[in-house]
Amino acid sequence: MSGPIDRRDFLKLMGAAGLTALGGQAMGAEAPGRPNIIYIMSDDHAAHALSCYGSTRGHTPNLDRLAREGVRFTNAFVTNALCAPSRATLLTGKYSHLNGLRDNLDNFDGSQVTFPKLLQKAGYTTALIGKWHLKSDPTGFDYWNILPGQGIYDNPAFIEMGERKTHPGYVTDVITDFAIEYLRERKEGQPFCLVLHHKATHRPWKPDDERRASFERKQFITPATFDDDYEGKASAAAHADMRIANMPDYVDEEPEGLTPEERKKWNYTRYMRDYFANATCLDEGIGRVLDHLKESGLERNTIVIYTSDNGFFLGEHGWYDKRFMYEESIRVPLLIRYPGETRPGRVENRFVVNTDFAPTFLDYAGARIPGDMQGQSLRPLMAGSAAPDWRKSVYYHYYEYPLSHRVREHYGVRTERYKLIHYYSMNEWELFDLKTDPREMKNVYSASEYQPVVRELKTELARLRKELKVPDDPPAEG
Ligand SMILES: [Ca+2]
Repeated sequence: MSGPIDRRDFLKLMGAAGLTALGGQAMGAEAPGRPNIIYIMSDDHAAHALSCYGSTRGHTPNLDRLAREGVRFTNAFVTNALCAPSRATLLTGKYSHLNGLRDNLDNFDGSQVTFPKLLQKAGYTTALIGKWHLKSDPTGFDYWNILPGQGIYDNPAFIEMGERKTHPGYVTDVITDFAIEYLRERKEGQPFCLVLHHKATHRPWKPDDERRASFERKQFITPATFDDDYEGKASAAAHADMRIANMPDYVDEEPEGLTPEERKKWNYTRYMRDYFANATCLDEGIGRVLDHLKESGLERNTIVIYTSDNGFFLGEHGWYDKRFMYEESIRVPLLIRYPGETRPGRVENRFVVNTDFAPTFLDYAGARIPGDMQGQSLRPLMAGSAAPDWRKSVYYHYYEYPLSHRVREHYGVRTERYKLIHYYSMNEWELFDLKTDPREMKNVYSASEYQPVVRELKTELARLRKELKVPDDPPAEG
């Protein structure tokens, strides 16, 4: 064979068994054993908002289908629960302190090494569609079509390879249309990586008219921690400005004469209706992409990843938003399907963090993983293989204070059973025993029986900070 190989023809000729026997590297850039990659990331879609993660408030039949056909990760965390930092970590495989993007105000330095650039070098064609939010123009993508900044829900503007255009319609539908168009029209004969970033379910959680109507009368149970009074927690919890009781979003629509408790419940119901209607549209859009992959024959050799840039409080602790190192905020949904390499419906409990994505993609592409990327390839976990040295603890670090929502800077370590958090600018600590207190309502940092645990976790925290090359703390405020 000479010249570029048409991958679809080649697939037909060889059949799946023949492809596996060939191995990943034998054919160079056009090696048929190398999978396509579609990385779908939503914005603020909490793991506990998906029915496959046990949600009874939201129903996500299409994402549930991905879970049934792939691997569902139950302990996937982000390293900094905020929009732009999460995206920078995805691209670089590095924590915020090394990729230089600590909060939503920072600019991303697009000259640094990122996985899309390395995939290009390895012979992939790369594309980015949807939310970007990193201020500087995308680098490492052969094609990009992005929302400016946060973007808007209705009739959104996009910047396509530097050119701004407005598109009629609802943003989730528009992004989905762009993705399917890309899959249809991309140049064949080359493996591709499509990074598909949805705006949904970001505030203001605006659903399209059809879904809004279908959620108009829906009622939602309130979470067990809805009335958390923050007693015993570090002062950061009470100081934060993200309480549903005071949310400004629906002030113009609120009925008059409500008591504070009634107002909180009214806001919560309104917020849940918008959030879950919005998430329903997101789920349907992802279903359309999955349908296209099946119909087009791309399904078999394409890895599909679904995750979110961070978790979200859906009324837990009386809050909306994210940022805190508490479970609802740092935990993200993670579903990965790769027919042939994953056993359908498997559940994986080992700790995954968002630095792992870049090494994983490079591993599947047969490209070298740079030594300074801080994550690990998920490939052994995908296959359900033993990985004796796999991480048993996760380091987290949040920086953006006071904007927005006044959540104090903090870092911490989460192990299987415990979570230790240090609000370093105030030198306050929290320790939660997730076995006896999974909802993180009782700070046991000062309890005498937990002092051996505090010492052990402080040692582990120091070890992680050294390993991850975290700079020393700035001095605490006086
Ligand atoms: Ca986000």
